[in-house]
Amino acid sequence: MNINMFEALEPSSSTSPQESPYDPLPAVENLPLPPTFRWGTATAAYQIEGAPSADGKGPSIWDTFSHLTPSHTNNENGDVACDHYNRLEEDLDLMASLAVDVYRFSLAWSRIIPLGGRNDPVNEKGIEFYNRVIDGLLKRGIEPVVTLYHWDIPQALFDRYGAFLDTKEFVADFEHYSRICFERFGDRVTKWVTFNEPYIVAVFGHHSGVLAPGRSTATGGDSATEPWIVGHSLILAHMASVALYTRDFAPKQKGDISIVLNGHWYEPWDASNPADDEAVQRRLEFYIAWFADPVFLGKDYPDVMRNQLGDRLPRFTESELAQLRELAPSHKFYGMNHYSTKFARALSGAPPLEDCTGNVEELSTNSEGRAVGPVSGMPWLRTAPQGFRKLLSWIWSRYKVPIIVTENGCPVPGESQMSVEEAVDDQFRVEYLGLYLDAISRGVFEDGVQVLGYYVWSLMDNFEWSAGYGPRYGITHVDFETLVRTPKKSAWYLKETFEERRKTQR
Ligand code: GBH
Repeated sequence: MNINMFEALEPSSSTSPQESPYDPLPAVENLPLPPTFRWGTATAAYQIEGAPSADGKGPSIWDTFSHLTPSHTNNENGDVACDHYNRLEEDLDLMASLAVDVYRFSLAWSRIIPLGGRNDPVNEKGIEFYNRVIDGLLKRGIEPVVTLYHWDIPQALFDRYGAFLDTKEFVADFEHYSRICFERFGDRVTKWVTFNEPYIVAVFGHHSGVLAPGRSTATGGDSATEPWIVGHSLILAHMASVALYTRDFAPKQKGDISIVLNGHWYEPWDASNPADDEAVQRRLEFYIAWFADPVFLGKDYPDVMRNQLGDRLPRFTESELAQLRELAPSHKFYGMNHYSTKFARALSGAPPLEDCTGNVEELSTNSEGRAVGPVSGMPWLRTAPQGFRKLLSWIWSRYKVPIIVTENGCPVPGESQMSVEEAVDDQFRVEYLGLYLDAISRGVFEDGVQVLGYYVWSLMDNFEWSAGYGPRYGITHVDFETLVRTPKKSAWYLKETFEERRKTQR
């Protein structure tokens, strides 16, 4: 597929061959959720803040990547984005009006340490901004959940040593950066996420090159080795940060720290072919267990990965493995980003050197030409709540860690072309969210999965990485000319549905 996976479907294409037949969706049942269940909205710094050099902020790889010529980001960039940096109070009030319990956001490393490194100066103005965010949330009774890294490493670290490609340097700098954050914010923040979606950083940043820093074999990188090195660095940096927090901060601050992993669910392309069933499991292990086995089980990489990749997959030393084992139980939640389901088809023959799927083809229709569900505003994202339910169970049974759904949502078909009046009437999104919440309810009450909370992606329309301002994932519409925010129907739907669903005791 040579379309950009982050690109929105235009209305014309959502009615054309893309629309394959699928089984009709069930109606939303508004099934109950546990009374202690917490809901929130999620964002990431580069996607909303703007103000890329305000108050001493240094450039990140996304400031660089979004200004390349020719553009890799639809001729758009995050220079203004939602201007959240200057509209903080308004956005906090918006969340309060929706009665969210939680706000998940990320810190821009280069606001806090403009050059990024462990011997570089700390920028007090950057600290001040995030203090305002945190205090403003607490004042409104909203819990801050802080992601340390959502894709925007300081450019200076990339220039110095290639960022994640130098494992030792990166681990030391990330550990230092996380220490500064725990010291300065940990008195008020008690839920931390080290990395958002290491898979995407490794593969989309260093294999396809669709995302910053845009590396691949075609652009001077090495897609056969770099993703695995990057993944290894991220796991070791995560462990260093968790070790530090658990030892020096958790006893006083009493918080939790974990990681956010994304992944699709997969159905076999040909349900009668056992090879495709195996492809499903292999694909899930290459996507999710790559990170989750070391982090949550304290184990080496999955055998299927070692067998296929051999020495291109870095090895943990004995003492690293011992530390992984020791720290695995300190993870009190599993951060799960999930959007959709695909079909997995076993490829025959030896996997190409640059394969990072487990030798599996991913398709949006099965061998009978059927899709998993109706397509959203993104070609890869279809409404498939039954796949979500299965993935909740797969994760729970393998890792036995309570799950927080840290991202879920979708753009509406044709939304990028709509007027604000049309966009706020987002029935497609309301139905998607309703069905995915029903799937959580079934996961909890029928399958025995522990799910603690649900954070919708996203609080508001924002800069969607390589697709710029095309795809809109917000429950709030943003007019990118005037920056006016208008909550969509889905925002009020979520407010009301959580009020109702948590009342219904079982
Ligand atoms: C999340 O990434 C990000 O955390 C968030 O910043 C982003 O805005 C949001 O999702 C919406 O994209 O599987 O190759 O067919 C999600 C990463 C990007 C992974 C698209 C799956 C589908 C293309 N996803 N990708 S593919």
